[in-house]
Amino acid sequence: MRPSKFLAALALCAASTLHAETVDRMLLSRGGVVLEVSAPASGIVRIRMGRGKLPEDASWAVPSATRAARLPLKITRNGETVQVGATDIGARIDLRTLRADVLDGGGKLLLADLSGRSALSSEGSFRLRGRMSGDDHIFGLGDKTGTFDRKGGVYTMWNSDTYKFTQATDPLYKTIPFFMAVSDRGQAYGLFFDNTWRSNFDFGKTERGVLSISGVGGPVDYYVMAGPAPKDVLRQYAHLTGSAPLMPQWALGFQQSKWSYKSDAEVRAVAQRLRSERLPSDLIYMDIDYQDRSRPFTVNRAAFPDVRKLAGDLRGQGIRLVLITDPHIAKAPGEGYAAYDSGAAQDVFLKLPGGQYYSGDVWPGAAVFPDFSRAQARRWWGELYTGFLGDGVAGFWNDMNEPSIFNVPTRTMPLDVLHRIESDDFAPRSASHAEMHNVYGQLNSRATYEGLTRLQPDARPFVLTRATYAGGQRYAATWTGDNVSSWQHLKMGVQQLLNLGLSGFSNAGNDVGGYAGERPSPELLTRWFQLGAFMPLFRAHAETGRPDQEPWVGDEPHVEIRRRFISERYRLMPYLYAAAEENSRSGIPLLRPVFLNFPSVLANGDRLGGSEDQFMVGSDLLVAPSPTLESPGDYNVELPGKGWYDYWTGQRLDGKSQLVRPDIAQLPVYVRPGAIIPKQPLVQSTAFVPEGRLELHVYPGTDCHGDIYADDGISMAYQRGSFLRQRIRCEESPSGLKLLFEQREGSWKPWWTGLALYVHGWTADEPPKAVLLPDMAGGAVEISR
Ligand code: NBV
Repeated sequence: MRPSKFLAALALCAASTLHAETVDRMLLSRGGVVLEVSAPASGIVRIRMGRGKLPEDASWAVPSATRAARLPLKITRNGETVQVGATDIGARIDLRTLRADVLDGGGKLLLADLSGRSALSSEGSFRLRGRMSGDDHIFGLGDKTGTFDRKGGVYTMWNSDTYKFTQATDPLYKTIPFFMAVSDRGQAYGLFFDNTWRSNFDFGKTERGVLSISGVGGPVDYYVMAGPAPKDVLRQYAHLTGSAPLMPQWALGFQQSKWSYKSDAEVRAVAQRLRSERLPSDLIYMDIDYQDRSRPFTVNRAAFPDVRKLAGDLRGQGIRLVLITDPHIAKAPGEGYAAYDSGAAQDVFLKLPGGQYYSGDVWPGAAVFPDFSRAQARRWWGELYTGFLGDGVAGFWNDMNEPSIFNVPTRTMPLDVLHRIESDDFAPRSASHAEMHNVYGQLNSRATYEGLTRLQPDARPFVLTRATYAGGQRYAATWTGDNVSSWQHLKMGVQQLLNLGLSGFSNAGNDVGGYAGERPSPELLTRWFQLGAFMPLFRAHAETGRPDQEPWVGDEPHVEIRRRFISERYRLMPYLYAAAEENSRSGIPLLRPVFLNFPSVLANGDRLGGSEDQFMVGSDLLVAPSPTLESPGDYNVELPGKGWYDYWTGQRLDGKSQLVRPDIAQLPVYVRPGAIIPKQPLVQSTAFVPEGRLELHVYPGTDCHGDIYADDGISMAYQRGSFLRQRIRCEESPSGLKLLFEQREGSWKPWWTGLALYVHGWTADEPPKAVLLPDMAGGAVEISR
């Protein structure tokens, strides 16, 4: 340890006292334990700790440039404590124990007494303890079930294939060791523990008020984010682990899937039916049965003679194809199976310590597994998509990547399987599966994403992954895995997706209608379509061997309701797309708990101020399903303020509390006073250009504004300036309304011929009449009542 002008290294026995010194990281050592504090960005501190030396400075979640940035620290020693001040955050370390308090910029304690030396055992395991504040609620950790507020719970990080998971199942498919604590006053901080090994998070279950993070190995390397608002924590987390790239717009369309549509004719019939039933839709998925003997990157030519023709014909109907490609490659030497032969030639498959391939049973029988921790193996994998892309397949689905293995009690590969890391700023080295298990799915989806980007640099990739690790949002969208057709899952699914959104994964959905279990009742299926229409990814999917559950199944009144909700999603596409684009820049998710937009609701206390039962889509729409979906009686919706509007009628509502009489044909949706919601004429696919005007629905109120975002929806041209972004504001006056169109950014020429403005709430009983305006690239207009 060599003190430089950028590094403060304090050995305890040193007699010198350190006075206010500016450095960019601080190292302390005591009793053989070394601790480092740095600040990679304003409002964020990073603490690393190790026995004898610091852990390797490398990460699958936080890119090296982000870690390498270090803001100046101001260090003051005060007796046996050192105070480290960074921008908008600070830490106080006890020099004897290396215990740490993390403080916000104003010196307020966020997390107290985080263990120092005592956290590390001599065998490499650790237990970090800290004191949480009594009124903190805990969110994040991805789509774990349990309770929406994780406080009082204990959770394990170990990616697992959990068919028919329940509220009590843990671990699940993903490892996102990030949480956000939010107090009743709406004050938030976040903690990201960047360790891929099996670990446990205990939020005061074992010891009241004590946070404990423990694990069997890997680095103690964590970041605390100071907020102060919940959205600030999400921005800070996105600064560290990245935000999701903008998906193609068609990924926001309705997606129809099933295990499996088994032939060319069946896929065509599904597409035909979606169109003839006027069910807007953009995607059909092909599950494992399109393959030859379940071998990834092959096609059963008897059932699918011409994928290119199929993809092309469907494209003409505005429907794209997504194909599943699992990571298990059939162990089939000498059989002319290209994926195996090329992988073996390039030595990309995982091996046992003895040097032979690790092989596990999955769909194709004995299979080998790519070592995605090698850049070269990822490159090899990416190239496997050449043929399908050439055929016009639009996106890819990475399933089974926990990785899931059949016929073994652990349901995954042995922990001594060796990965040979050669990637990023990791030192090239062997790593056990114990270290790499939780990041296998993330690296699998990364290989797919990077491959697609290389093969078609100007197309936005669409990858759907089941397993992942923190930061995986940079590569893929996700879904919650094998849920069950039950009312409980419908409700739980919303909370899972809310928590995923609070964990960096906005692009997420669940299997609409439920994947496994009993066939859904018509009511359950209809309700699922209604809620699914407001989820970031809207994909209907179901297990093999079950009765059909496509949206057209059942009586016409049900089909009509589903059609209405799917259609409404397409009408809302400009609003949803603007929110998705915002997510790609800020990390703020599309689907949001009410408290994310209105932190003060938490002070109401009651079911987290409504956040347990209601949710928001973007900043302006509040969706309020019954808190007891299975046996709906009348219920009250508590809105986060006065003057909200009913989305369906446009009427301004009195009071904050709304009584709802449930009706299967309706789902209550409310609009924030002050919202301007862009909508478009109905099209049956995002591939079809709407005709006519862009609708602007104005709901007068304070802080009145809305955003428009548009581009070609599919290419990377938006990154070269070919987009349209515009904020519109409104001001109410006694005589009417003034609309201010801020100057447009970007060069994209939109499809609309003009604007149709609807001002809601002005007439008591009738819907507003459209005020027709030319397209407005800037300027102001006055509308009189
Ligand atoms: O590929 C078949 C299924 C798929 O439909 C489902 O969505 C995945 O979660 N897949 C699991 C494999 C099933 C293994 C029993």
